[in-house]
Amino acid sequence: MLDKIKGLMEEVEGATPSTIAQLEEFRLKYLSKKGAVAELFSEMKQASPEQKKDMGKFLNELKSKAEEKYLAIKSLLEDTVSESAAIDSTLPSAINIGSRHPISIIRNEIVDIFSRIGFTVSEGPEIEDDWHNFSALNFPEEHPARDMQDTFFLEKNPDIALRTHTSSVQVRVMESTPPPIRTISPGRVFRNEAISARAHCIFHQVEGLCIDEDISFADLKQTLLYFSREMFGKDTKIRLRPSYFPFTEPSAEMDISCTLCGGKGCNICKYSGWTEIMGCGMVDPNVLKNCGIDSEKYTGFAFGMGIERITMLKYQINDLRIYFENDIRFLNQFSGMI
Ligand code: 2U9
Repeated sequence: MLDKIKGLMEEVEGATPSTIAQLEEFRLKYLSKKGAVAELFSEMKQASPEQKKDMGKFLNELKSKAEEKYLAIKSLLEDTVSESAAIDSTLPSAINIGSRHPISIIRNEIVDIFSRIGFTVSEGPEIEDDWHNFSALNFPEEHPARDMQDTFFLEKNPDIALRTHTSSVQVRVMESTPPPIRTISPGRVFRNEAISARAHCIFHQVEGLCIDEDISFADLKQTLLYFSREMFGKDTKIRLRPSYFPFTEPSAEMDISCTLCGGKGCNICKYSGWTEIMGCGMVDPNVLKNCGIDSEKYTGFAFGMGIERITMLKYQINDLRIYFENDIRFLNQFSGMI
């Protein structure tokens, strides 16, 4: 009888039930009322008191071993079953896929509008050297943008800074591509400004550049009128006011008729009927020369706008900071938009 118990012990130790059905088979074979352990306990009744002592000890060990194994494998199989039940691959997808950020939506729309009239997209580094960010663009040595107060310079090398505009990308395009050039450069820019409802130290721009023989101010005007109507509706009017930038001559600021009141006057346009959306001008011949382009043969126009500003007007957003907070209640309003 002791040999029988030893044999069963080896069997129990070697058993590896790996499914619920196999585990039930194991339970029936060793632990049920008619199983091997119960059968041996009833056989033990006929044994002498001395035999009973040894048999009892070994039988209890066998019973404990079988129970332990049964319970351990049972809990393992139950965990696996509940995990696979949680993932029902036959159900239709219920995953919330999120939405595009409004800045990305408007960036894509601007890129799309200009690509329809032959503008390509150029990208470049966010960390720039003085030449591409300032000197090539005609910034005088004493210009305030070159000040530590206005630009994030690298502490160890004042020749390197975070770009303050994406015009630096267009300097690179001009240096490497002979005209005709027709390109826009969307991207992040950085200015050392206090954060408020109207300003942020990181924002997004799209700058445009068109260089060829005989490019005139009329081409600039017509391109910007086309853009404004595509972006804000076919009845949109534009007006240009003289301005100054180091890299364009002549320079202008462009207003569109108010997107809310259409020009009648409201609190968005401060009752003027107009809102400013970008700066523009004819590329200064010095800038063309700095970038290796023959300024006797070629002329060009350029423009620049802040994507945050365009997005504010499109969606009537009145505080810049909301773009950076990633509040899900704000972002969810743009779901399904491309
Ligand atoms: C090259 C030469 C000239 C790009 C231009 C502006 C005018 C302008 C601002 C609008 C709001 C930047 O985001 S903002 O602060 N931009 O007013 N940008 S002309 O002129 C260039 C670009 C590249 C080589």
